[in-house]
Amino acid sequence: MPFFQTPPELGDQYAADRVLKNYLARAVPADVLREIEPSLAAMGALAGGELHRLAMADRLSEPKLTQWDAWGRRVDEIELTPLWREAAKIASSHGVVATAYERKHGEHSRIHQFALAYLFDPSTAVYTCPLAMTDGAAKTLVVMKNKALVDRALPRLTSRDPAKAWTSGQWMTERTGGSDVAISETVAREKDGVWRLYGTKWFTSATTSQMALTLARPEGNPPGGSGLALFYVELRDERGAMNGISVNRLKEKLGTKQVPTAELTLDGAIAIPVAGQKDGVKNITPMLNITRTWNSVGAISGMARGLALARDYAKKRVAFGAPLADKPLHVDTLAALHAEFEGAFLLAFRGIELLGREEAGTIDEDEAALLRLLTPIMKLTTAKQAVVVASEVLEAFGGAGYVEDTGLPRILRDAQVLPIWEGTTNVLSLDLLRALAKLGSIEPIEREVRTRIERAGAAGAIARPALDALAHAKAWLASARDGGTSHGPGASGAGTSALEAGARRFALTLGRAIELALLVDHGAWVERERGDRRTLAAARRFAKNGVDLVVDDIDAADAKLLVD
Ligand code: UCC
Repeated sequence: MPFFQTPPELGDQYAADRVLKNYLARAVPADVLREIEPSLAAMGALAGGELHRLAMADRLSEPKLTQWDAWGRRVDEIELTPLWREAAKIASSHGVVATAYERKHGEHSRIHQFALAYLFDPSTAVYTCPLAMTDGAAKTLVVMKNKALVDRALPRLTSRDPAKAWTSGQWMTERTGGSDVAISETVAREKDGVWRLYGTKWFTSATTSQMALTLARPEGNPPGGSGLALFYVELRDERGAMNGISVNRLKEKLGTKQVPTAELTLDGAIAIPVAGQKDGVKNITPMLNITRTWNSVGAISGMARGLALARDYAKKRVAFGAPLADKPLHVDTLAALHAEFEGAFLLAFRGIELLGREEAGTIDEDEAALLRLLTPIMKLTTAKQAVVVASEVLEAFGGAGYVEDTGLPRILRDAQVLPIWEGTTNVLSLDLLRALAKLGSIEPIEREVRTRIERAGAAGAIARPALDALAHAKAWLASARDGGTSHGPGASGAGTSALEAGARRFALTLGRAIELALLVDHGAWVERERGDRRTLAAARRFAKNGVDLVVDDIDAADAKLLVD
């Protein structure tokens, strides 16, 4: 008799997701939940059914760039894959961006929107990339209060009509690099009131968008981020001709294969300043904070999908006389991963709650400070967790996890971009330090961790490692800022270099401490209100996975020795 393995299956992704459902039961008032649930159920059915089947069938498609037509004209047409064309229609008609701007449910609208995005993302080969940038552009135009641009673009960026909906690009990365944006080389020249851009954009994601926000330096402006200005660009004119933009090539990437990522030359592209002629880096930060939130949602949705597949497979795959689900080591492995996922889920949605409150005008000053700190923390922490979980999920399938037509390797490839784009782990760790210095205190984080643990009552004891890690991180920060003590970080190099060298360990420790605090708080509620003990089990396991990554006695000279 031939030997076959039973493939994993997906059901309705909303019905099957008790983590999401338990969270919504708590975070959203019952009447709001009743109203939004049909939209989540519809998205869950699509994501586990039709869209998932299309994603599997269209696994090998990639976008195609045609630079010239048959008659020698430069056209620079990018053809999207069938999956992406379908995903675009679903995204707009289901309001995956629009929900946030319609704001039907006040401060809960962002939770609704990102719950939709979370369900949608893993069956779309990262169609959430253009959606993230579209949301970021809409937000930036609103925050910058550019009425003319809001009037022109917002109805399109937030349309539920697939025939009218626009997406936006976010063109920030140049050949000079993607992190140090302030050294961008694109120049803006004004003549007779019309601005034109000249330069090269080295990574532009989803370049089939109708518009983009980008940075350029108005001629005569000083160097640095404040000398750049934020510009609005439409890619084509009314006749469909490119607006002084040529697409040099599409990138060949490790993953996000269906995302058309291009290298562009801007040679006189007509552009409109969004908010004056300086402070471009600062003015584009609303966009960065939105796309970083989307990144966190991409991280948790990828983990959720990988674990759903691994759990289903573990029930079916028999080895050494029993299903993997009955093998203690396999169970132990998946349990550790699940705890990481559930902590990451709560962290991402905590940021989303605050974002919703900010936009609805119900946020207070302390929460606004927390949101500023949480955004880099949640992006960098969840992205790292997503890569670890994706790698382990593949291993949980043995050789099948390494075989392309199972669809599994894509999960790892697409996770690997999460710590890179939208600010690498290191860049965001340094952003966190700068934000802390500007706010002058780590108290918003401390308060968040303590309040959550107190609210958990007796279960709060599980989160002792979070309090210890937080105390350690605080002591390290004070010591590193002072240039260190003989036992502290400064021992390995004075002042800023010790602070910088330890920034990633510090940021990840805060991320993990907050995740554990959120797990005990939510876990205690879920057990009390819904009789479900699994989130507290996740908290106990998360605590054992480890929280504190801060190290005091790192020797900078050793590090240099090892790297030179
Ligand atoms: O990667 C890309 C691909 C797009 C695809 C997205 C899809 C994601 C969703 C996926 C779903 C699955 S586009 C490129 C991404 N590039 C970046 O993210 C840039 C990374 N680099 C940084 O973030 C750096 O920290 C810089 C560029 C912001 C540093 O530049 P500067 O010039 O050194 O800037 P400063 O001095 O740190 O900040 C300038 C001002 C300051 O305010 P003032 O002047 O009042 O003191 C900062 O406090 O901006 C403020 N600021 C911020 N404010 C800086 N960052 C922020 C922030 N995040 N929020 C609020």
